[in-house]
Amino acid sequence: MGIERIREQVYCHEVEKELATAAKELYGKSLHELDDAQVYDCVLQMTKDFIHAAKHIRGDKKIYYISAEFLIGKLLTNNLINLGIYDKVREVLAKYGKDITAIEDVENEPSLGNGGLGRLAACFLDSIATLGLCGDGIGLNYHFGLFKQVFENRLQTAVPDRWITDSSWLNKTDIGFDVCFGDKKVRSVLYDIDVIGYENGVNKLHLFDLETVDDSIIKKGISFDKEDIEKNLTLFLYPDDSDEAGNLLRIHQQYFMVSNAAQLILRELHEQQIDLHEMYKHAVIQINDTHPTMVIPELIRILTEEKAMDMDEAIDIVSKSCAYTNHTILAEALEKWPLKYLEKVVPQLVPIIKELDKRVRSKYKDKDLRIIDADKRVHMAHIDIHYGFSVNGVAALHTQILKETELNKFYKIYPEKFNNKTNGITFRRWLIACNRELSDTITGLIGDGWKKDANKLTDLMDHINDREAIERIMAVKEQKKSQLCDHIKAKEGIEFDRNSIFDIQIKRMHEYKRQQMNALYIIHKYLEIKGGKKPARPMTFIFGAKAAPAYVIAQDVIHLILCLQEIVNNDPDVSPYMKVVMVENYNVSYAEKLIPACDISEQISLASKEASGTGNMKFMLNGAVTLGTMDGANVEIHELVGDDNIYVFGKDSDTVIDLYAKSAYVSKDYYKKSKVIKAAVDFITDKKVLAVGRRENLKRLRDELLNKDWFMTLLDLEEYIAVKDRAFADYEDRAAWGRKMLTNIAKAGFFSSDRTIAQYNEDIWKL
Ligand code: 26Q
Repeated sequence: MGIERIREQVYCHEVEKELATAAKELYGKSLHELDDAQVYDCVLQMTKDFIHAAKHIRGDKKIYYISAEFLIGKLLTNNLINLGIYDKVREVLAKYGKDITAIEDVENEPSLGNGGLGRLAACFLDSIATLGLCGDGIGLNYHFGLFKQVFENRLQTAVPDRWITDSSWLNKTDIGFDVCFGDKKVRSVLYDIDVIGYENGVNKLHLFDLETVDDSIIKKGISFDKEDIEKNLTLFLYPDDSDEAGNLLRIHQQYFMVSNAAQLILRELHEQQIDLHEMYKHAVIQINDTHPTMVIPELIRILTEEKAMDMDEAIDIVSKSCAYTNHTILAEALEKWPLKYLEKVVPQLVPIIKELDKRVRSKYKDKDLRIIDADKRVHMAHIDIHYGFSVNGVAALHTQILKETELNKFYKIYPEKFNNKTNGITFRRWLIACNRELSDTITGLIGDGWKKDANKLTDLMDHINDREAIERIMAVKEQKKSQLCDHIKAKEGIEFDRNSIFDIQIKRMHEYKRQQMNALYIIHKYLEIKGGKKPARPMTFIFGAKAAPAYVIAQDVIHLILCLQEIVNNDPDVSPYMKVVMVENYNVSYAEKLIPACDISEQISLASKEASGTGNMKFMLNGAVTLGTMDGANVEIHELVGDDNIYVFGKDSDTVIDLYAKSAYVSKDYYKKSKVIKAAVDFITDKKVLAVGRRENLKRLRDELLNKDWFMTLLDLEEYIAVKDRAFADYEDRAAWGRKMLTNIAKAGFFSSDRTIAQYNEDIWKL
């Protein structure tokens, strides 16, 4: 049954009937009598029934998107929207005195990802199904996703976040495979989550779990026995990799994921009676960063050892089936596993990897192209590039840097493999679901064609001189800001002025993203206000960020921001003019509340370091104006909106790359040269801050900025202050600001993940 048919049925009060039936079946009661959690269960069951009746997408060729992360977020709202029954369900629930937002709150968020890469995978699944392409995701069913962040004494602590309950979207299948780690054999169980396209068919997200997984080995916080593989394999997303046991567990997880993926893919090809020599005509595997890279040697191993194919042919077929996406140029994030570790965990892959390396060595003299380097470390990306048919970056600048710098030697031998696919976001979640008010306003102005063809948003430019239209959009912004104020007051206990400027930086805590630069701006403003210089309008600085538990300096930046929150918000001279809020446990659901309420979107990474960013796109789509460096997709945002509708500052990527090459950046020079910089940096260890914070952390952070500052915070600080001040001043011309907002929304169509996926299909997958 197609989705059209579902909608028709639904018009015949099917929703009400189905919900009543579910209430009877599950609780023996009528809807009136159920609490929110019970109503959630009923809506879940009904939605699953609708999904099961819907059409599964089929095709002669299928894309398998393998990823260690799928940061899918809550699914109820999205699934109802994509099924086309959201409004109907809301009406029925209202009739029974239930508020759909309270029902939505019942669902736990599955935090099966760290950040951008995982969220991108989730947006891609939505778009693949929406475009009607046959394609499934394959990953792991972590019982505890990313840790839950709790602040204690202005420090981050990590606690386990159990998301799976009896009423989850996971459907247990009867599929399972053996996976061998040398002589040790474990067994998997496959769980599926349905992925519903927007008014289109259904694909699947396959999440493999360990049959013998055991929660009871978790000790204090998120610690557990890292060596007990038969119990821990699918407990956590990316355990601490600061020690050997953590790294070995990570390799176990990666192999478990790809061995299951390979077996599932071969099983599906077998079911369709496809000759494995023609595998690449029917299956294409997208490798999301290097985490699933072992799928290449694993497939070659199976084809040669179990399917009696000869090595040349197996390599050829696998190479024609696999494509690789690079998401980072940070050296520390590029995976290089000691061969010794692979020998311990997956000895069966080692001869294959050596063979792949041997072939590279015999063809190319340059040592930098090798898979196994002189220190006997295996460069996972090199496997992907030599033995895959496509290598893509995730924004124009990023791909250019890969070609010209980071992967230049590979680009020279395989120019045809390299291509760019600028990231995108699903407008279903990041506009229709999270900002109904704006979505309806846009539809009121230009009709709803933009929902299926995002480029139609440019029709909004017809309203650039339409005062009433712009006022409507600005009124929505005020409404969303007001809602966020209420939410933050309830959750964090912090109050702030709803008419202040909302300046928001939400993303993983990392030095290259430079939250510390934003903190230095806050210090600078604080000192200015203390000195009697009052801003025209109050400002609210909002942060949301988790830091990897082992990343010391990132923890220190969180500590500094929480100290500033304490000092600024409680200083009667300052707090009427500015507030600082760091929200606890920032996640997808929080992002859905923060993004629609933002005035100024902070995208201030050191140029060349942020591969793309996708938060920048979400903010733009919701009418925020970007304050950013010429990095990642900010460059493309700038091209689309033009100089008047974005605030750009900082040294460009060429300059930064050059500074690194010559080791020419000395942070102390900047500190000495500028009174403003000196005052801000010194304040980190001022007695006011030490009175609420820990000397050890604060001193370490200040020392880091003065003596190392690897990501060049001080390089761009003065310009950042100047441009940010200008943005705040411009905000006071409300009509002009409204035009900036409208322009950003109108030009955001390019960043629909539907466009990105159409390009992947056109250039790489060819379904
Ligand atoms: C590697 C080795 C050992 C342990 C962990 C890792 C590891 C884990 C996660 C390496 C990288 C990640 C995640 C990377 C990531 O999220 N990258 C982001 O991808 C987005 C989607 O393309 C981009 O928009 C962001 O710019 C990029 O930072």
